[in-house]
Amino acid sequence: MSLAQPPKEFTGINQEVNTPKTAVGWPAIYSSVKHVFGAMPVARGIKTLLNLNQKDGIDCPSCAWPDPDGHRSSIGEFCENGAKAIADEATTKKAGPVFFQRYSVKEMAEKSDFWLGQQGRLTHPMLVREGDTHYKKIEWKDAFDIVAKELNTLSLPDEAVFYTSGRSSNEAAFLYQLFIRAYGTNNLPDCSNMCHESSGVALTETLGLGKGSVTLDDFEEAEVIIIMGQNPGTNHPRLLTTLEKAKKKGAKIISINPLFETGLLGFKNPQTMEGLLGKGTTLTDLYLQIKINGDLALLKAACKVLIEKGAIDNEFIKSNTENVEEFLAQFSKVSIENLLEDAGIKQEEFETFCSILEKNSKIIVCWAMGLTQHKNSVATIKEVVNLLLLKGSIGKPGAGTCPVRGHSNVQGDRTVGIMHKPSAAFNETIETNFGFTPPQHHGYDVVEAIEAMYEQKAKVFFALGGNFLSASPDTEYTAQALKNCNLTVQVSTKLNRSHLIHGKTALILPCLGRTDKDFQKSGEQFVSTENSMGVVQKSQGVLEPLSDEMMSEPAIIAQVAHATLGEKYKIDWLSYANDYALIRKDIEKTIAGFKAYEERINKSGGFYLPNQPREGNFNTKTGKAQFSVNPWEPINVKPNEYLMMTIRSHDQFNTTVYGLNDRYRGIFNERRIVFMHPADMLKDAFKNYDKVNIINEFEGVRRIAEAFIIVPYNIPQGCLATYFPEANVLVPLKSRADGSQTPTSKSVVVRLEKI
Ligand SMILES: Nc1nc2c(c(=O)[nH]1)N[C@H]1C(S)=C(S)[C@@H](COP(=O)(O)OP(=O)(O)OC[C@H]3O[C@@H](n4cnc5c(=O)[nH]c(N)nc54)[C@H](O)[C@@H]3O)O[C@H]1N2
Ligand SMILES: Nc1nc2c(c(=O)[nH]1)N[C@H]1C(S)=C(S)[C@@H](COP(=O)(O)OP(=O)(O)OC[C@H]3O[C@@H](n4cnc5c(=O)[nH]c(N)nc54)[C@H](O)[C@@H]3O)O[C@H]1N2
Ligand SMILES: [Mo]
Repeated sequence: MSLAQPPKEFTGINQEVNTPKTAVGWPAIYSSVKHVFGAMPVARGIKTLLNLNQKDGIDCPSCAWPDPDGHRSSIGEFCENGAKAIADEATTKKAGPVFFQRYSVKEMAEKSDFWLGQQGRLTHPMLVREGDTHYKKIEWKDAFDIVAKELNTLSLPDEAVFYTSGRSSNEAAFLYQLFIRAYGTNNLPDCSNMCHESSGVALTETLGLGKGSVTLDDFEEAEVIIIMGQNPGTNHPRLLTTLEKAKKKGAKIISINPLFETGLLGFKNPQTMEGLLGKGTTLTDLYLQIKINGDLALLKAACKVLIEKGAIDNEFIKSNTENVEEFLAQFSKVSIENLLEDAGIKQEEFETFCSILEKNSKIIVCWAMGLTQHKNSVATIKEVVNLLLLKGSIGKPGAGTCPVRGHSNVQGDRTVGIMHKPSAAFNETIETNFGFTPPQHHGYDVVEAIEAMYEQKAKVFFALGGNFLSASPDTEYTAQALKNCNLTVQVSTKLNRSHLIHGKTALILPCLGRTDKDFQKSGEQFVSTENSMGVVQKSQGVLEPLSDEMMSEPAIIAQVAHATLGEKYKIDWLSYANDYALIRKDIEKTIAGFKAYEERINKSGGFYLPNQPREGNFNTKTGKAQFSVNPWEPINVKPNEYLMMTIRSHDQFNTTVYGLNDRYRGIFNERRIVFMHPADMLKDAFKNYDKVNIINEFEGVRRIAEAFIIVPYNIPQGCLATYFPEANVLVPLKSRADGSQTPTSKSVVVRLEKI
C-alpha cells in the first residue's frame, strides 16, 4: 500500500439525485454552526465569527474574494466555508507531543486526510530522523540549528527549495523571500504555480499586469458577468452576494461550466429575510454546459460572430490596442461549426450567447481553475482578453478581467516578492536597499522543484505552509522526490500528509494562524494581506494561542535567517520579528504601491494598490494592450478514453478535508467517486456505483488511482470528474500548461477499468 496517497477505502456513498437549485440559505447556516461549535467552545466560536472580515478584524483565510469597501454586516461578513476554515484553524484540539508519541509516522500515514485534519493544532516543534518511527519534541533553538547547518553544508544555495502556500501574510512572505535571496537562490516555487499562474502570464503579456482589473463596484455597473470555470457556491461563496446585487441592478449572468453548479443557479442570501424565507434569487440567465477545455473554441467562435456583426468597439481598438490585423486575419479559416462541436455547445445557445455580447459592452469575465489548469490555459485566458478588447471592455467602469484568486493572500505573496523569476529591476531594488547582490538566474517553480528533488539536485525542502505532497501532481513521483531530500521542513498549523512522507530528517514547525493573537517584543502585532482585487488590508487575530510554544511565521523566518546567515549581511533579522512595522517599512522601500504603508494599513478597510489596466493604461512593451492569435487544438482523446477534471468538493479546503459530503452536487459520505454521464456508462457497460480503477498513461508511464465509484451525473459525454487530492496520482508531472507550467489537473486523459 502506498502511504503517499489517502487510504483507498470506501466510506459508503449516498447520492441525492435531485440536487438543490439554490445555494446557501438555512442549510449553510446550519453547516457553519455545526462546524464552528463542534470544534471549539461557544464563546470562542462567536468571538471568531464576529471578527471575521470586519475592518480591523481577521482576514478570512478561506479565499481571496474581497470584502465590501463600505458597509459590512455586523452579524457576520462570512460564508459557510469561511466558517469551516475558521473552525479548522481555531479548534481547541491539540496535536502535541503526546499525540506524536501515540502514533507512529506510518500509523498516521495510513489514516485518511479527514482524520489527519481532525487531530487539532500543531503545538510544538517536532523532529524525526532516519530510522525513527515517531516524531519527537525538539527545542526551537535546536530546530533552527538543524536547518541552518543543513543549508550551510549544501554545495550550492540552489540545492535548497523554499515553497510558499498562499496563506502567509505580506510580512512573512517578504521576510521569507529576503532571507532566501540573501541565502542565494531564487528557488521559490509557490502554490500559485499550480493555481493562477496561467492567468498571471496571459494578463502580463496582453495587458501588462498579471492581476485582474475590476473592483467590487464594477459588478454593480456591469451589464454582463460571465463566470467561467469556477464554482463560487463552494469556493468563493461571498461572490454570490455580489452577483445577487449585480443581478438586481440588471446585469445578465452567463455561466460556462461542464457541471450545473448549484451556486451558479440560485442564491438564498443568509443576511436578508427575503433570502432566508423566500425562494431566493435565480442567478444565471444563460448556462452553457461546455465540454472540459472547450472554452478557447467557444470564445473564438464568439469573437468571429461579433466581428462579422460589427459589434466591436473600433474606437477603443484603434487607440488602445495592437496586433488587431493579425488577430482578424485568422478568422477567414475558422469554422464556427467545428468550434462549437468541439466545445459541445448547441447552435441555439451560442446564438443567445452572442446576442447578449452583441448588445452590451460593460462585460466582466470571472474565471478560476476551470480555465487555468489545462495545456492551453494561457491561450484560453488570452482569448478572454481578446473578447474583452474587441468589446472595449477593459479600463472602464463595469467591465474588465476578474481572475478569482484562491488562497487568501496568494496575490499578496507574489506582490511582495515570492517569485522564482524576479525581474532585473526587482533585483536591483533588493541590492540597493539591503546591500547584497541577489541571485540573478531564475529558480525552480513547483514542477521543476519536484524534478530537482527527485534527481537529487535539490536536497533541502522548506515549506512555508501548504501541503506540497498532496497538492502537487503525480503523487507517487512527488513522494519519492520528498523522500530523496536530506531535510524537509514544514511550517504548519495543522497535520497533513506532507509531514508523513518526508526527507531523511524532517521538522514540523508549528505556527500561529490568522485567528491567533500575536505578541512580540514591541507588543501586539498585526499582519496584512492583499485580496483578489488588489486591496491591502490589516488582519489581526483575536484568540489566545493554544500553546506558548507556537511561533509566528515572521518570527520563525527571522530565526532561521539569523541561524543561517548570522551577521553575514547588514540585516538585523531578529529585529523584524520584534516589530512587524519594520518589515512593512522595508516593503514600502522595495515594492511599488506601498507608499505610507503603515499609515494607510491602519486606516479602516486598507488601501488599493495601483492597477494600470483598471485605468485603461497598459504597461506592455509598447504601452498598448495586445491582441493575440491562439490556435485551437483539441486534446487527443482515444475512443476508450475520457477527459477528466479534478475538482473540489463542498467540504474541503484544497487538501484539507472538512467532511465527506458534497451537498450541492448531491453526494454524501464518499470522496472516492468519479462523475460520469449515463450514456457513457451504457457505452462502456458500467452500472451505477460500479467500482473502478482509473488509469493514465501519459508518455508511456502508467499511473493508477485505485478504487473509485462511478456516479451517474449530468456531465458532458466524454468528460469525467474526480476530487482532488485523491486523483492527483493521475496528473502527470510532465503535462503542463504552455507558458505557465501549471499542471494540467483539469484535463487528465484517463480510462476506466472495472474491479
Ligand atoms: N471552500 C473552499 N474554498 C476555496 C478552496 C477550497 O478548496 N475550498 N480553494 C481555494 C483555492 S486555492 C482556489 S484556486 C479556488 C478554486 O476555486 P474553483 O476554481 O472554483 O475550484 P475547482 O473545484 O477547482 O473548480 C473548478 C470549476 O471549474 C469547472 N471546470 C473544470 N474544467 C473546466 C473547463 O475546462 N471549462 C470550464 N468552463 N469549466 C471547467 C468545474 O466544473 C468547477 O466548477 O478556491 C479557493 N477557495
Ligand atoms: N489535482 C489538483 N491539484 C491541485 C488543484 C486542483 O484543482 N486539482 N489545485 C491547486 C491549487 S489551486 C492550489 S492553490 C494548491 C494548494 O496547495 P497548498 O497551498 O500547498 O495546499 P493547502 O491544502 O491549501 O495547504 C493546507 C495546509 O496548510 C497549512 N496551513 C494552513 N494555514 C496556515 C497558516 O496560516 N500558516 C502556515 N504556515 N500553514 C498553514 C496547514 O498545515 C494545512 O494542512 O493545490 C493545487 N493542486
Ligand atoms: Mo489555488
